[in-house]
Amino acid sequence: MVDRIADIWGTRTPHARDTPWPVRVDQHRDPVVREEDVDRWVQSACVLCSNGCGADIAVKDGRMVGVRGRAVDVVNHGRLGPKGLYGSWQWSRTDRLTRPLVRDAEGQLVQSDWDTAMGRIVARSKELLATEAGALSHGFYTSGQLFLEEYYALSVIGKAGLGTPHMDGNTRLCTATAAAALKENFGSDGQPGSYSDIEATDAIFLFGHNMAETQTVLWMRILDRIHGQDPPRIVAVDPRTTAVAEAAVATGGVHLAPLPGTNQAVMNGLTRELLHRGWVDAEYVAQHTLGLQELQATVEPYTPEHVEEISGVPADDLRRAAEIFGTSQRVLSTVLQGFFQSHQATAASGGVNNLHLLRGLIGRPGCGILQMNGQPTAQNTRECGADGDLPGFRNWANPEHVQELAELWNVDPLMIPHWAPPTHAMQIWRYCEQGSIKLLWISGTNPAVSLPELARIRSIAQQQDLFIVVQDGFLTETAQFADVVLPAALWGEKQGTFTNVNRTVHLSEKAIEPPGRARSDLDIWLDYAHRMDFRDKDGDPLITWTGPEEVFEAWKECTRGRLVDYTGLSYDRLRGGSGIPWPVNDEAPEGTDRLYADANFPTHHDVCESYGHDLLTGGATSPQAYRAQRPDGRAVLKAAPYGEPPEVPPEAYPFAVTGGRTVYHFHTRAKTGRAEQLRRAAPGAWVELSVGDADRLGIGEGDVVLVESPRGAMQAPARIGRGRDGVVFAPFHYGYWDQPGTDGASPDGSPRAANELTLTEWDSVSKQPLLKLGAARVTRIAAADGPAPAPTTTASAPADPASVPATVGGADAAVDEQVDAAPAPHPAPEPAASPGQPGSGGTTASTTASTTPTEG
Ligand SMILES: Nc1nc2c(c(=O)[nH]1)N[C@H]1C(S)=C(S)[C@@H](COP(=O)(O)OP(=O)(O)OC[C@H]3O[C@@H](n4cnc5c(=O)[nH]c(N)nc54)[C@H](O)[C@@H]3O)O[C@H]1N2
Ligand SMILES: Nc1nc2c(c(=O)[nH]1)N[C@H]1C(S)=C(S)[C@@H](COP(=O)(O)OP(=O)(O)OC[C@H]3O[C@@H](n4cnc5c(=O)[nH]c(N)nc54)[C@H](O)[C@@H]3O)O[C@H]1N2
Ligand code: SF4
Ligand SMILES: [Mo]
Repeated sequence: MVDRIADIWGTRTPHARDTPWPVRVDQHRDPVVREEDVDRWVQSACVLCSNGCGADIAVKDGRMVGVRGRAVDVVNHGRLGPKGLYGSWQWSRTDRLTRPLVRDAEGQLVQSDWDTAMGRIVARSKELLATEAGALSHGFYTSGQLFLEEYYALSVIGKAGLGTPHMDGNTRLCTATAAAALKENFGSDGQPGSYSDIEATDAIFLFGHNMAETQTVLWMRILDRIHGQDPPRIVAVDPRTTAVAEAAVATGGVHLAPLPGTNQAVMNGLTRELLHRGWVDAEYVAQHTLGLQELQATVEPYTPEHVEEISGVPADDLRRAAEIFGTSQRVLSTVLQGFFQSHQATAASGGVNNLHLLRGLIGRPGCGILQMNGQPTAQNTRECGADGDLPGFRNWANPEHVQELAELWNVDPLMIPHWAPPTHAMQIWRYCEQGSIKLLWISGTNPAVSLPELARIRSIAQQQDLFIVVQDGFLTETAQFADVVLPAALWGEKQGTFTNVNRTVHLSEKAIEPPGRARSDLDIWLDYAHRMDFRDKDGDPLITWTGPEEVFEAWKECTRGRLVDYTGLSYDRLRGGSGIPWPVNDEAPEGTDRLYADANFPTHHDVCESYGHDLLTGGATSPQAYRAQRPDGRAVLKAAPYGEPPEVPPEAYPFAVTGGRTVYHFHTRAKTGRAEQLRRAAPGAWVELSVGDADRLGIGEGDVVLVESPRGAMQAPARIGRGRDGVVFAPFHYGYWDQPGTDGASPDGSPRAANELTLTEWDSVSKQPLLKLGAARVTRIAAADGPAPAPTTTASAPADPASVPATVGGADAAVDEQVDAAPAPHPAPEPAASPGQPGSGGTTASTTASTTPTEG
């Protein structure tokens, strides 16, 4: 038994390069339930991050009582991380919403029934549709945490039933930049790489990604290579000393710690080094890419010394990182929020794609790019077009793509909003603020804690004229502002599919009944569609589905012939074994481990999901200009100079404030805050300061500090940590639902949410808000009554380890680990050519068919 609070990654199973990752099955149950007393194990996958670990749910007497990893799954080979083990199931019978709530005459939320609640929504909806604004009065703000079928139903309702362009997900805050960068360079969303690249690679670059805490099982996969023969070198690009940064130093790699907001200078410096040192596959670049000259000219001023002036990264460290990228046979890169939520997000993230293209390191084992996802089902929000895209990675600016959808849904193409780009989330909130959106339907997200500049969000949510529907499993901070609250069935209480970072699709079966009268998001939206009586162009009902499997079958048709091809999948195929990575079709019946083995990119103008943008201004490339450059299957190298961030620390606010996550909590803690082991490990908010800054300000461990930005303030005990001087880090997990005496509407006296500080600014291309940026000042306001409640096992470890007791789990945190409990997962599938487009066949060495020796 292993305490997986204290030992986050569990027992090592080291192995050499190009050998399979061993199986280790992790299991955690309610301590009073013996394994033999479990009634049944129900197949699913974990939804507490984008890794999508295959997992079985233990059920006894109609309740979830535990979870174990699935040995046969290609994603996790049986392992689970702390969130999955403790946080995935224990919330299910806590303070759940069990009945719809509506506002009474006094303005109080009171218990109600479905007919009343849906009746109010439908009445308001019809009333607004009859006004001049029509469907433009409706906005939908959804999630990266529902199931594929739910997003697709919502997408069809919004685009073909109502005809509103105002639909996006919290994925805008999360992985909009992943999608944007993939579209800019490769023509379409869709992850080129595979997790199996870890087994084959020589160097792993993590750009703004604290994988050790945010995809713990993927990090276990890397740790098992690091501890085996021929370990890969790690390069970390992060201002904090994370476990990833420590691994970089330990493996002979390098830790680059740029000042927040300066990623693009670092990327331009790395690119320039590759070009100057000749670490380029000239043949690959000539045959399969466009844009080299502009890239060369743009990066030329970024000498290592110039990059040091901008970012604070020592010139020799930059040279060293470039050398590792330039000379390793195989390189795997991952990119996440330190890039996606920072300044010049799309340019810097696309810069990683550029590096791989320059060296032809793509489409072969060990040479993956993972423009990561964060939320478990963010990929599906994007695929289904519930996020400000069109379903099936179609291009809203291509009339033929719109026509395809119109035929599929049997509606007039003019019904489908495509006269302008779909409205992004930050703009949806702006329209609410201005009063043009009057009905905002929020599902599976908690914007009163997770959006930037919370004081502004609260004031928008309180607007008289704005009718808010909140659909959630709990009475969140956001639900406090709703006119109608709908109780949602959550994971384990409903059936559906979802897709992880490396395109692997899992089926999640219903294990137990939802509490009270809670219903699945799909049932709620199908009910709305039914009550609204949406019709197609022949006057027949637009939506006739009654359950998730029917929606999945319809979705398959929507993907036919597209890169994101699901046609070879079915619920039955997803039962019993492992998840399967798309595309899955006649050419690739077993799925596709990695894309672009043939160097044939979906950039042809008929095929591409976007015509691209100017990375500095965000200006869209016209269809004519795009066509004229004749990408026709070639990838596009894109360039942008570094520009100053919108809020550099000015004198009154001398610190750069950034934020992020701890391993033990998921976002606003709806589930993890209700799991005792996780709650104890990180019970409250804190603020991290460097040793030097703390000394200068006379702040000691645990002293309460006030952090103020030009927009708001938060207060929390200080952790004297291991970050760089001039940078303050605050976790964004702590809202107000479990803080006595406060609620989301009026945090009384002690605001502790990091987003009280953040600013309303977004990336010009991806429209992702700059949640990692801002300026702040720090003041000590009270003496410590103990150390800060920050874990010691993570990047928030104290600079002086002896100063704070170590974070441990205790008896109820014991986890059963069975190493090599079962045979290795079945072989990963062979790659297939990227389907659905004409174009160049591969001829260079770098188009070697992709095999996965590691999983054979
Ligand atoms: N434990 C846990 N795991 C999770 C989640 C969770 O809430 N908790 N959420 C999931 C989701 S939705 C997401 S999106 C992912 C996020 O996963 P990550 O992106 O790994 O997590 P973050 O902590 O938000 O940010 C990563 C790092 O960015 C660094 N950073 C900040 N500013 C900059 C900058 O300007 N440049 C660079 N280079 N780095 C910077 C921070 O120091 C931080 O260590 O995690 C997923 N997994
Ligand atoms: N300062 C700062 N802010 C950030 C970030 C940061 O790094 N720094 N990260 C951003 C990122 S990457 C993300 S992803 C967001 C996350 O922000 P949110 O999405 O607001 O965070 P969650 O706490 O995950 O909220 C999800 C809600 O959905 C509910 N839910 C879960 N499953 C279901 C379901 O099946 N149906 C329904 N109807 N509801 C369900 C949960 O109960 C929970 O209340 O925060 C963003 N905000
Ligand atoms: S790595 Fe992510 S998907 Fe896997 S168990 Fe942990 S939280 Fe769940
Ligand atoms: Mo996210």
